[in-house]
Amino acid sequence: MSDQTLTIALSKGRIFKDTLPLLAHAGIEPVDDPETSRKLILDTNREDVKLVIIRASDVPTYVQYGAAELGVAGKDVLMEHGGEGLYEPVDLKIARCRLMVAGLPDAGHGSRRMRIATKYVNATRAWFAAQGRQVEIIKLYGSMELAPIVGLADRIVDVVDTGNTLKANGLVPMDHIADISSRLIVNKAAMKMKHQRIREFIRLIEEAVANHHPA
Ligand code: PRT
Ligand code: MG
Repeated sequence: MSDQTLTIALSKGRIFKDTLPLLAHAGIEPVDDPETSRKLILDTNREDVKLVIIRASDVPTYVQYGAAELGVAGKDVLMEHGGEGLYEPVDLKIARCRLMVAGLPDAGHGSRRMRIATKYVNATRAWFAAQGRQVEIIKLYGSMELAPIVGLADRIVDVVDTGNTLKANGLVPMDHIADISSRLIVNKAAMKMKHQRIREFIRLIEEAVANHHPA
């Protein structure tokens, strides 16, 4: 990466869609549409700003290692990653949802340990440990809602927005672990090396968020 360039990592779908107006306020507009382009690096109207389009759960890793100076990631993904090497200066208040425990109504688990299926293994372990509850965690990569139905697990931990997906699968929300929104993240070393540049970008993004959510 050239000294002048800022690379911003983000995922397509809801995060990209909701980040666009914030970037526009900072004078940044992508040249290609990630939903139709196969490019993984998108040029913008600014010669010195690139967007890299990656899996949501990979965004903190790219920024941690400085492959991108900046990124946009859900708090769920950041809790799971652990946040090493990152600053998290702005709550963008986009892609909001809740991290929840859910399961089939009135399903017991007998005397054995409760089994929890999730892609959020670290966040789930930490939350149950803080509750003093001993659980067995089963790592999945998607479609968590299926696990209780087929008897793979007693409960799931997943993000919930409308709750329609839970309901459609006969599950009910049980415990609320955290409110989730997406955050601007910054590589710690880049924050030192490109201080002026990144401070100004953060200021514009904060202004955009404030305009969207007047106090
Ligand atoms: O798809 P991929 O495996 O690459 O990653 P991802 O699923 O994490 O990416 P993406 O783009 O789907 O989500 C990015 C971020 O959006 C997440 O990390 C969350 O911070 C946030 N977010 C907000 C959500 C939702 N709302 C949401 N509803 N992420 C996922 N969902 C799922 C939910 O788990 C359920 O299965 O969407 C489904 C519908 O939700 P309901 O409750 O409205 O039915
Ligand atoms: Mg998804």
